[in-house]
Amino acid sequence: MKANEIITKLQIKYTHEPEFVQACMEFFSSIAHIYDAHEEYQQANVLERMVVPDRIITFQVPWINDAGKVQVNTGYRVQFNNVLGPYKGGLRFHPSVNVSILKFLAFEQVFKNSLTTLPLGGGKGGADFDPKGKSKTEIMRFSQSFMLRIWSDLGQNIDVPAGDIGVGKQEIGFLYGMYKRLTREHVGVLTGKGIDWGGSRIRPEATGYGAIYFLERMLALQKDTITQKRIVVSGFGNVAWGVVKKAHELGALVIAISGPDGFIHAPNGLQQEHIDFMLELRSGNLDIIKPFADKFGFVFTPDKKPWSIPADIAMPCATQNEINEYDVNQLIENNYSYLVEGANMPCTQAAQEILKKSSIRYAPGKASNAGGVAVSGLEMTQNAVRYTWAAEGVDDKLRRIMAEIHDTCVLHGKISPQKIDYAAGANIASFVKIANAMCELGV
Ligand code: NDP
Ligand code: 2IT
Repeated sequence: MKANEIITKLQIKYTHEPEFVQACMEFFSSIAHIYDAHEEYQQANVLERMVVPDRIITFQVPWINDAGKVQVNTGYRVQFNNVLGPYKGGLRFHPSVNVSILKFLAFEQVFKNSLTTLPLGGGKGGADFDPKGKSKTEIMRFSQSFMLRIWSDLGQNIDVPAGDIGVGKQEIGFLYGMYKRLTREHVGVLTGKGIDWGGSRIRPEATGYGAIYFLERMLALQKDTITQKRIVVSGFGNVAWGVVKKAHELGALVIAISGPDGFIHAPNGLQQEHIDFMLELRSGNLDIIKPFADKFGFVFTPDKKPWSIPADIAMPCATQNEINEYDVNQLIENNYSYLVEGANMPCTQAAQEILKKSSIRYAPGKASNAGGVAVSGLEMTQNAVRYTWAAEGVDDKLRRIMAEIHDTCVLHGKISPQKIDYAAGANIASFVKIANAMCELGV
């Protein structure tokens, strides 16, 4: 079957999973011609196999709230593809979580992880649990119940979850504590652990740092640097924090940042005290931006996205489909030169199509946000040899990995010396690697 037929079939079969279909369509648009030109891929039916997860585990997560009432959520783990290594990818705790969202995330994770150069398969999981407004003991009881239901499907060489939206060091701690109690093993079955109990240095910063390292490499290709560049960031979470921290350190100016409740404008750029306070707010489970605006006297615009602020670089770091056609047209009108994704699939399909025709240089999340999972892979290595590397060593490896991902995208996505299709480059490089491995391993 040719790629087009497979695509049409998939669109019909999964109309009820729009995010998953969107991620597949974006991927197919770059690789269909390669699939059709390779008889051996068609023989092994790699494309049809690539879009079906190995397994989706769905389970009930009962827990008791502080008022003594029994609550129920639905938990999931999508083990998508383990051809290159153990399933690997984060857990998301957010009320919007459903099968379509987790399938799109797990699908993209397969290709992202292959770009890291590390031996990692792809997966994703989570629950429709909302950590907002929950007490620490409620989050603990929920996380423990989640692990009770899924632990036997995980393993340091089988499936290794980590954090994502709503899951940070605290939740990983509660999940890991329960896993350890059940198995009596202290092993690298989760990443994003605390530094004193098996975590890696730089993992909290890794996604944001990695995105900035990727951006630096894009700029260098155009004989430019990040110094004094004006950056606008969306999202007020872990990834955004890492982006702001590294951008500030390298002399760029983060002049606007948004949270779920609106955005602030900081014309002189966010400074160290602001970055430290961001962390304080987050550790209090308060990822809204209004208290931040109030504390420092920033102009706060409620319920709006930040793209109306003219700048050089846009870095969406909140969630999928946060940038639509209107937003991308605003970026074009405001003369942005780069859009580097920290979040997974933050641009709608229509926004991506406009971007591709524009002069904005665009880095897709599966390449530019791969630093988080890359350092997760390095955490697994440290756990396996029972050692903890110094921050400089991890940071240096992260920088090299991001440079290599960038250069791989250029190699496979070069249109002219000036114009690189990074999305096509990332898709093609990762597709070929996984398709070849699937052929070599047999059906
Ligand atoms: P956090 O939970 O730390 O922060 C996410 C932020 O985005 C919160 O402020 C959250 O607010 C907001 N957000 C979430 N959903 C929505 C929504 N539907 N509309 C508006 N705002 C929203 O998550 P991370 O920083 O870890 O993740 C951010 C993005 O980066 C996600 O796309 C994630 O998949 C991706 N990513 C994360 C990595 C990691 O290692 N953590 C690695 C690579 C990518 P609220 O809860 O109120 O909605
Ligand atoms: O989307 C992602 O790459 C993550 N949430 C991080 C996954 C991981 O295993 O570190």
